[in-house]
Amino acid sequence: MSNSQTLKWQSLSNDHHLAPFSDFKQLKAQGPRIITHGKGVYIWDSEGNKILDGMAGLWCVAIGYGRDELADAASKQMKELAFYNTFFMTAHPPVLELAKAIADLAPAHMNHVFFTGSGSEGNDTVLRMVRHYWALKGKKDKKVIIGRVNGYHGSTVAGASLGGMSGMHEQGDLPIPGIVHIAQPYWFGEGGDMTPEAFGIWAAEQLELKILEVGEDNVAAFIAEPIQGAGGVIIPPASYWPKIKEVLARYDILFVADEVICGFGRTGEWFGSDYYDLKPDLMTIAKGLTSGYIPMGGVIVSDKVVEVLNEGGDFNHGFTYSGHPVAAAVALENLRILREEEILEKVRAQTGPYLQQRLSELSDHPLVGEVRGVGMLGAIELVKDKQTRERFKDKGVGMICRGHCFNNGLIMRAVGDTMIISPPLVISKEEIDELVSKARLCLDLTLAELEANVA
Ligand code: PXG
Repeated sequence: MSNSQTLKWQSLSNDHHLAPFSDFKQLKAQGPRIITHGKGVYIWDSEGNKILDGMAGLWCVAIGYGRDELADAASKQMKELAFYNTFFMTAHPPVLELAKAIADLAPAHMNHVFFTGSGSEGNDTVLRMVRHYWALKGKKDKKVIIGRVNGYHGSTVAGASLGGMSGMHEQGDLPIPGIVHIAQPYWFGEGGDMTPEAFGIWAAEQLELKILEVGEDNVAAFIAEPIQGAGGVIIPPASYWPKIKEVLARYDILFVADEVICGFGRTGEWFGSDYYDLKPDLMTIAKGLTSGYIPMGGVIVSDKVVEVLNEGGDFNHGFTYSGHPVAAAVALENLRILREEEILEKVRAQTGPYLQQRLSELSDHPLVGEVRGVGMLGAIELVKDKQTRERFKDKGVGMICRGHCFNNGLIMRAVGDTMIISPPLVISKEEIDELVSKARLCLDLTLAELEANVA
């Protein structure tokens, strides 16, 4: 039985809150879990449960919860200049200093940033910017953007259209015209009898086939996450990105890396594009930029694109909160902490390899078909048959496992029957041990529940 304060908050939810990506009726019946505070890698709910947050909020809280420095940076900036816009020939110190700090971290050929309030707004910006770029080059027909099935690029009309989530496309008549999708490089789920290598080549060849089908003169850009996050931490076979690079080099189209999840250290490098040695023309950013302490997103733009935009007159696009001074001050402090505490170095050399080694030990579990990961990203595939990769049919095994995790003090997400983790980058070895032993316990409980249901 929940305490009275929890019940009060849950009734506020029932009466007034429409939550994102939720079945409203189910949410009303069950009531949301109320998260009240956080420290380091832990969050607490209103029932007093301490929970290890294996998802860093929602792929966000890189430096962990409860860092006073970020609160102080926000407070100081609010007192100094709480808001001013960056439209119409004005700017303020935090936005300029942040643009420089990001340019210093980005690949050498990318030196400018267009700020937004979120990752979705970043990808809306991408759509308008790449079409504007080609129009300025006298190629108005180069408008089509190629995305990938099961890619995630946000929830605005452009974001959801660029993404390849069928459940999102079904609502609101999406995708909008001018956006097409190719297969994802998801070997475990879709590779059939092919080796991962051969499947990676096949998936990359789909890009070339699509460019030829649409016509190079009509294609503006290809957008992809270096590692798909919301789709299920899909790590492409080693053959995939090199082959995609070959294809991109043959055609005159722009490449957009959506770094909303991979950016700012998740792979142990500053960007997923560094990890895979990609050379994007644009990179979308959000989440880890501020560790989620305050909303902020943006697009990092290469010199090649900026040179063309510079000659194009007004770019009629922007948001009230583009480059918000408080968000910029918080982001600057977050980046300072990531740099000065050498958090990426630790992920790369110590905690990332340790997490991957400990997670891989779960491969011996009867339910586990594959464990994969990079840096502070991991996925565990739940299957009926380890050898054939056959899934359980309609059992909702992922959700069963997720329920056990919730009840045992671990946040681990389920994407279908793929369990995923993306903990704060500051997670220690001891906390990784706790995460993995809780994950194993929950796998055991899931298996026991499945067996009990069969009996
Ligand atoms: N691109 C990527 C790669 C993302 O992961 C966005 C864009 C959109 O960012 P905003 O800030 O507009 O939400 C995201 C967001 C999930 C989940 O189910 C993931 C996201 C958002 C909501 C749910 O894992 N990622």
